Amino acid sequence: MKIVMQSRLPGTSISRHICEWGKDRAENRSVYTIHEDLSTALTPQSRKRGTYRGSLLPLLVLLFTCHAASALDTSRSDVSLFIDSMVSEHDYDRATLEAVLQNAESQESIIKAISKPAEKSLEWHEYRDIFLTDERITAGANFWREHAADLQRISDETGVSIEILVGIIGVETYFGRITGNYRVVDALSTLAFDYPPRAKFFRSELKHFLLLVREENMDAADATGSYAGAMGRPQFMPSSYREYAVDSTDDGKRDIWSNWTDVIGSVANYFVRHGWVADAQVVSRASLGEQWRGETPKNTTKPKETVTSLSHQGVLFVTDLPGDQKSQLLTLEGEDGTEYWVGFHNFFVITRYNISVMYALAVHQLGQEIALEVNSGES
Ligand SMILES: [Ca+2]
Repeated sequence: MKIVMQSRLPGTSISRHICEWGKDRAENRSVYTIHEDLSTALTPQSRKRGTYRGSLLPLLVLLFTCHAASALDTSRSDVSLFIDSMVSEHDYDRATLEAVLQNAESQESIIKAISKPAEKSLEWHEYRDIFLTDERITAGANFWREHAADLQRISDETGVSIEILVGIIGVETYFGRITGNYRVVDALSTLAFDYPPRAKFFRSELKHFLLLVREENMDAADATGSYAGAMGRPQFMPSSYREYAVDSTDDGKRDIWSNWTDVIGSVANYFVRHGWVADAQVVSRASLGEQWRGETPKNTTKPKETVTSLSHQGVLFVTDLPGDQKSQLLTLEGEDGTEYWVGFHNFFVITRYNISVMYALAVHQLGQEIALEVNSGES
């Protein structure tokens, strides 16, 4: 069910929460934001089950008042300039392109979704609780067993661990359950032309999407994804799709919507291309020793220290990586207080998929938990 966010329902907090719950079910990228709101609307138990405890009445009211989608006006000067550039720079067929864009709908819910603050305001234990659930770990173990041959073959060929492959797919789309119900053409057109702060980026992604559908011989109207245009089971943006998706089945198509072999191969290729090092440690739990005098650094996805420099500063952690390995001390608020971690090269490769320290740690830990469950089932 897609619930379009309202603009004239300045609403009670309950309505707002339900709206976002609807979005949550449909969206992956917005999950982080959503649960922030859900945390006040749902109890932990009901949040896990994804059920809403309150009355359904606000939801019904909302369904009748939610609105706000309009056809993209292709005669607008910025839209027609975009069309001109696609024709002149990429030899795009003007009539085809105009038909695609005339069919696109600019949606207020998309702008609303992207305008919200990201996961910054979630603490680590809250963020972790979204992804490290028993249900998701069990689903991951089942996924691993079901796709064991592909996972093993692709992992052997690329050096990307199965833990990371299942961790990414599990966090991104809950193993294909939550891939987004927006039409990609609507999402990208809305953000390209009706959301000035990110217009440049999304016009570029819209360009890549249009080139992609031409290259892959797809119907632009068929592609679905998140409110931000992240597509299919691995949630690739169009530029990433063109650059990193691979045809792992050798059937001439890169199908990240319905072919798991292509999905797994594409995620692995993304990691290879971003410098994943086979069998290298991702992260270590850490503590601050007695000689630690520094101030805890702000979390960053660009490591500034090395194994040696952190050790000299009094950070205690375990690794067999060389002393000059780039490393970063990370601070996260766990359930039992502050947690310290040291992230290594591979940790920051994970952040290339989504620029967030919490994201990378969640992916890593979900993969580890799934591996434990698979292995315990085998023993
Ligand atoms: Ca294929």
